[in-house]
Order: sequence, then structure tokens, then C-alpha cells
Amino acid sequence: MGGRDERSARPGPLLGGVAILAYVFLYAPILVLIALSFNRSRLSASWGGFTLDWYARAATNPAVLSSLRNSLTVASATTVIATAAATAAALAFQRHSFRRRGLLEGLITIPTVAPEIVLAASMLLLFAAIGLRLGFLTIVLSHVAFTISYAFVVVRARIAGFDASLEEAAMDLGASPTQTFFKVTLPAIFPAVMAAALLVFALSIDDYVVTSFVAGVGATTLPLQIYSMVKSGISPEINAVSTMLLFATALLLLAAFMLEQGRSARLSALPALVGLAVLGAPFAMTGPGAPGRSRVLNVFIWSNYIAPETVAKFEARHGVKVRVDLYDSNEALLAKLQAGNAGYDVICPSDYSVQVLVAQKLLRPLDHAALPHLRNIDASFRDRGYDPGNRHSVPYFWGTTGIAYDRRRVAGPIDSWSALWDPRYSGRILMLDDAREAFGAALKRRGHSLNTTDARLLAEARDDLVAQKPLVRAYNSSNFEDVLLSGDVWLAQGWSGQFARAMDQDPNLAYVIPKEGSTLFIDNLAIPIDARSPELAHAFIDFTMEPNVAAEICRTMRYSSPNRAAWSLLPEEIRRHAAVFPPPDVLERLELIQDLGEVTVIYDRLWTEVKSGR
Ligand code: N2P
Repeated sequence: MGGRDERSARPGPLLGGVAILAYVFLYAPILVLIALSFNRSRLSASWGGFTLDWYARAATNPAVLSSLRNSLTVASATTVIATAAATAAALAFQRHSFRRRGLLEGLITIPTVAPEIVLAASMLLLFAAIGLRLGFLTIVLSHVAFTISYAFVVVRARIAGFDASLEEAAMDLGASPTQTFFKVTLPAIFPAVMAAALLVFALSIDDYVVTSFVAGVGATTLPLQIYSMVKSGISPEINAVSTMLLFATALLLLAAFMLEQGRSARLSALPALVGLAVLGAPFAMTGPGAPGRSRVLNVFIWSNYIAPETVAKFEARHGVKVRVDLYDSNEALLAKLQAGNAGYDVICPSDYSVQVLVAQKLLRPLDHAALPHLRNIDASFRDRGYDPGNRHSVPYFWGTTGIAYDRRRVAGPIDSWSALWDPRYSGRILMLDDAREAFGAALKRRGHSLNTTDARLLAEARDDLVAQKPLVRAYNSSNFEDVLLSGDVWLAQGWSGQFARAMDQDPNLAYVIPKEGSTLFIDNLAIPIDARSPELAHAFIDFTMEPNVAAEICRTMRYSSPNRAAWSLLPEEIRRHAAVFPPPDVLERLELIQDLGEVTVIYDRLWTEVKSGR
């Protein structure tokens, strides 16, 4: 017969080409990530030679290790609970027929297709409603809730052909139900159960979305840690951690797949064991972690606002552990505190956010007797309108919003916000991912106050930002200075301190506060109303106001210090740095962002319109 055998026919060149492209599309980003994890250079733009350094660093980074430990704990607990429950459910559906079985079975599997973000938000609401404090328990409960469906699908499919007469025979021979389960049922369905367990483990260990909603302080998992590291700049260390996580999950999934395909348990155990070994290796290399300290202070602060060595000094002095979580916008901070149960002891809201938090009774009044170093704060930063008498907050850093640019690539000195709308720099512009700052730039550019509540001016600013969008390479409030340093963008809106640090690394960068004016921010330390260690929180806040400490914080982070006693301790080049301590005529052009009450909602709506590309 001249008929073609479908199965052996080779794909035509077109189909083959498309298939290859699809694989490239799928795997190119991962390959780049893996390659960069071996890159000696910090910058992703250039290859500095092969190194394993980043793996060594990641494996000895205490934050990475403790988040890995958390992830393993959560994933193990989730695996046991979800697999057991799913197996029980699958057996029940297999053995018994009851009304609405199809419907009920469908309901169990819905979470596999439901948007994860919906599940995440509803979990958070549920926990708030029943007053459950966010932490390990809430993460495990949520992970069980979404992995159970996957486990169910796997077990159910595999036992569909399970011969129930074997169980009946065992019972007839006098075995009790328990004996029957362990001697007959379980061995028969074991590969399916193991496959489900490995899948659950893999899903749990790399979940970000759900976890980010329901994790409280101290329960930072590895994916959350990776994300928080990304906020302070993508370092190859993150690429190394991600590569290890990827490798381990892929092996676990491979083992699950092999078991499902009916391969022998022994053979399948190999990838599973290697995967688990990769996850456990950092512990083996470093031995048990530092002895657990009893008291813990949970700090939630802007990224790039405190150096690990400063935190370590406080830990050593007080014999406590300080956990630091990071954020990049006041809105993120407010959302976290408003959801309740956040568990932080010290936070760092900007001026207008202090006002919002005080109005919502979310801050604890400060005990000034416990803050003797408050006197070091310069009078010009005390007793400001957003917090009269510093009853709820003390200034930590101040700074400005401006434009930094690469002098080699940008023609002539920049002096106006309009530069960020210049089509010559299309695709080379970065804007802060921050509603008030982006609108601030658009409003100032047209000569308006960045606190306007005039609907017409706001609509016009929105249109300007929409028109600017095609020129914008990225909206980024976390490591904008790195993006500039890497050469990906030539002009960036951003905050002074990080730009001042970038200027040290690359003398071709310049920082300017546009002539139309800009934002002055004063960021403050404060204590949430539900802080668990308010005394320690006071001690920490006071510590940051000691002259030496305040000087160190300013020296390492380059944001401006409101601490008068620290000024003389700063090196000359910082004291005279125009980006860190701008001259008086520049300061005059600056405005503090104010809380606009109900109008905030309008800013949020218009900003969403800009971002979603109206
Ligand atoms: C630090 C950002 C500066 C804070 N990453 C702006 N209020």
C-alpha cells in the first residue's frame, strides 16, 4: 500500500521550524537566567567571565537560607495534608456513587483553572474575617487549598482502573478496613500518591502569588525572598538562587511524571532525591544556622534605606534578631497595614502617608522619653504639618525626586521635565512606578502644583502620561539606578540617594532637579498600632538617631540625613554632594506630597488608566 504511516512521517520543514521556534520562545529566558548566574560581572549587559561565586554567596546568605528553610517547612506540611486529603477524596469518588457526583468532582478541580490572584485575595479576606494572624499557618492553609485540586486530579486519574474486587477479597479473607487499606489499597495506588505528593511539593515551593498575600512577617518563603532581592537590584546571586530552584522543581516534576507514567518507583526516586538534595545542599554546606535568638524586631522599610551592617550592629547590641522586609511605594505600605495583622514593629512612611496612617489610627503614639536622641534631628525637620509634635513619627531620611541621565548619550544639560517627553530618547526613558510621582512630573512640567485636586488638570496630566508611554522603557521604583547604570535607559526619573550612589560608580551620570520644581520627601520611622515589640521598636528608632549610626546610614545609602549631629561626621564629598544636600535655591522649588483625601482615588484611577494603556 502506498498510504503514509502517520506516526513515522517526519514533520515538514515548516512545522519543524515552528516547533523549534516555540521551544526557543519557551526556554530562551530560562537559558539567559542560567547563563547570567555564572556571569562574573554584576551587570547583565556585559559578560565578565565564568564564576561559581554567586552560588557560593547565595548558599551562605542568611536571608536566603532562612527563606529556604521556611519554604521547605511549608512545602512539606502542605504536601502531607494536601496529598492525604486528595487521596481520600479520590478514593471516595472511586468507590461510591452518589447524587451530584459529577458536580462535586468538578468543584474539587476548579481551583486548577481559577485565577490564582482571586484565590489569594479571598484567602486573605477569610483570614482577616476570622482574625487569624498571618504566618506559617495561613500559608500552609492556602497552599493546601490550591494544591489539593492538582493532587486530586493526579490520584483520581491513576486509580480510575483500580480493581475494587481486590479490596473485597481482602475483606472476605478477614482483613480489617485499616489492614485492607495499608496492605492492598495503598500499595496499588502508591505511585499515584507519590506523583501527587511531588507535584504538590513543587507547586508549593515555588508559589509566589498566593504566598505574597497571606505571608506574615517571619514567614518569608524563597520566592518572596527572591522578589525582595530583585527590589534592591537584580544581582547574579538571585539568578543563582532562581536557577537552583528551577532545577530542583524540574527534577521533582520529572519524578512525578515518571511515576504517573508507571515507571518503577526506584527509577523515579532518583530525580526526586537529586531535586531534594539541591534544595537541602545549602544547609549541608553551612551546617545549622545561627542559634535562634528569642526576641525579634520586624522592620518594614523602603528598599535601599538601610545597610545590613547597620542592622547587624543593633542586633549585636540588643541580642535580638531584626527581620527586614522591603517595599517601594507608600501605597504598598498602606495596603499592607490596612489589611491588618501585618506584624511589623517599625515602618517607614513618607510625610503624607504618616498623615493617612494617623487618621486611620494605625500608628502607635511615640513615647518621647524612650527617644532621647530625637534632639539630634534638625529643627527644620521636626514638628512638620503632617505630624505635629512628632507624636507618631520621627524623620529618618529626606530626599528629592529628579532626573538622572547619562551625559554621553543625552545632548546638552537637561533642566526640564520635558526631557522625559523628548521623542529623541524614545525607549530610553524610565519613570518611577508611583502614581503621585509620575503625576507630579506631568503636573510640574506644565507649571502646576503636584498636589492639585483640579479634575481638568489631572485629566490633562493623565493624557500627557499616556502620550509619554511609547517613549518609556520601564516604570520602576526599586532599582531604577541600576537600569540607568546598565545603559538600558539614558534618562530616569528617580530618587536622589540611589542616584547619588550610581554617580559614584559612573561619573558620566548627572542628577538634576528640573527647573519647574519637584518633590521633597521626608520619610519617617513609626510604630504600627499592633506592633508586638513596641519597646524594642523605640530602641531601634532611637538607635538610628545616634550621630554615628545616622552618619553611617547616610554614608551607605546616600539619602539625606535630617540628623544635625551626624552632618559633621559625614565625609566631605557627601556633605558637598549636590544630589544629597541640594543648595537652598533648589530646595525652594520643592513641594511635599500631601494627602489629598478622597482625591487620592482619582489619582489611582487615572494612574491605572495610564498603566493599562487606555
Ligand atoms: C528608597 C526610595 C526613596 C523613598 N528606595 C521615596 N520616598
